[in-house]
Amino acid sequence: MPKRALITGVTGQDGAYLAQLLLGEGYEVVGLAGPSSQERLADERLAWLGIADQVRIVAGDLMDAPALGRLIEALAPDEVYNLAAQSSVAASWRQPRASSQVTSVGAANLLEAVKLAAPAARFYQASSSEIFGRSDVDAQDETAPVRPRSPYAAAKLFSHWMTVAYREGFGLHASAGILFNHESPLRAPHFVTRKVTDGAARIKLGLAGELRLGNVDARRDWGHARDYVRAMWLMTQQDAPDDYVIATGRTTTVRAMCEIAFGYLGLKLEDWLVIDPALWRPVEIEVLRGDPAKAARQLGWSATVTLEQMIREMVDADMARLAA
Ligand code: NDP
Ligand code: GDR
Repeated sequence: MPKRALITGVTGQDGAYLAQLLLGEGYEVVGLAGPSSQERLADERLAWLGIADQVRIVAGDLMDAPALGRLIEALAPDEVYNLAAQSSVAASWRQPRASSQVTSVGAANLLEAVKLAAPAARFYQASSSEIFGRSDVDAQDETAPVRPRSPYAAAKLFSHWMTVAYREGFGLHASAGILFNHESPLRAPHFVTRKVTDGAARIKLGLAGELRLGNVDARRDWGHARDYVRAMWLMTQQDAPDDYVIATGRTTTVRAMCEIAFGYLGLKLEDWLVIDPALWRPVEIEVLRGDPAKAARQLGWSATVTLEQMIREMVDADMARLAA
């Protein structure tokens, strides 16, 4: 019998890559498509990866606790991956309460449903490096202090600690991956890497005359989503649940990341970049860099794709999309 996995947030970037990985491992994959997927094709990203017809999509909402309970009971999943969230930090500043609900209470609803209906299932929670906030640690590992600096980060910290509480209090096999930024051609265009690769491609093709960005001095630790979903799966395969930082260990400014994309297309960044103060956030995390030593030691995980390789892959994909 193949193992059955439920992925919430399957319509998102990580959901698509995780579905692809699990199918490759012989799983039966069921994906929960969230409320906003009614406004567009739920399987758009799955189709891009060529796996849309292999994933069973069910419509649902993490805020609908009774329906979640019924779903978990009916599916009896072996593994549950909670990737659903309102995942934009910038948007969480515009709609703090609404956007933090699904990220916090939604995760609690799912943990409760798993506890009641599938307590032996292995559970993965998508925690975030945003919980570290303005850190005085050079490279954040699992023991670094947490100082969330946005409604999104506060909500993610709640769901992180709920995961720990259900593990310790109810004995669930519940792990949390504290993932640093990870990107891909499937990244939504409102995140900075994809905004940059799409913007550079548009400029190259004569479809745009500038790229407007906010704080280009912010530094992030960027990896490839395909690598990061492998870490999620490795966590659920361990005998004991735990928390892991997943990162590359390298931090780069937004400006330097832009230079990679523009340089690849033979464009000079300074000819096209416009700094727009309206795109700054009320407060910023200036620098994040993760220390993935524990994941390397215990999971045998490390990043395999460099920032340069990933940005070039994203630029190529955006050039192809726009040319089509
Ligand atoms: P995406 O925004 O691409 O995907 C999140 C998905 O959550 C969306 O497709 C959305 O589905 C779904 N969703 C939103 N609200 C609900 C709801 N009420 N009920 C059910 N589903 C809902 O995020 P990523 O794939 O990039 O990230 C996956 C997870 O990992 C998120 O939790 C994110 O916060 C977290 N994370 C991401 C990092 C990154 O760098 N990518 C780093 C650290 C953590 P729909 O559109 O169908 O409604
Ligand atoms: P982040 O990703 O907030 O780190 O959250 P994002 O790509 O939005 O921002 C990264 C950095 O770039 C700066 N920036 C801009 N960002 C956007 N989106 N648009 C701009 O025009 C722009 N100009 C500069 C930002 O200020 C920031 O410093 C992502 C999400 O995937 C979260 O869900 C996840 O938890 C974290 O990564 C880890």
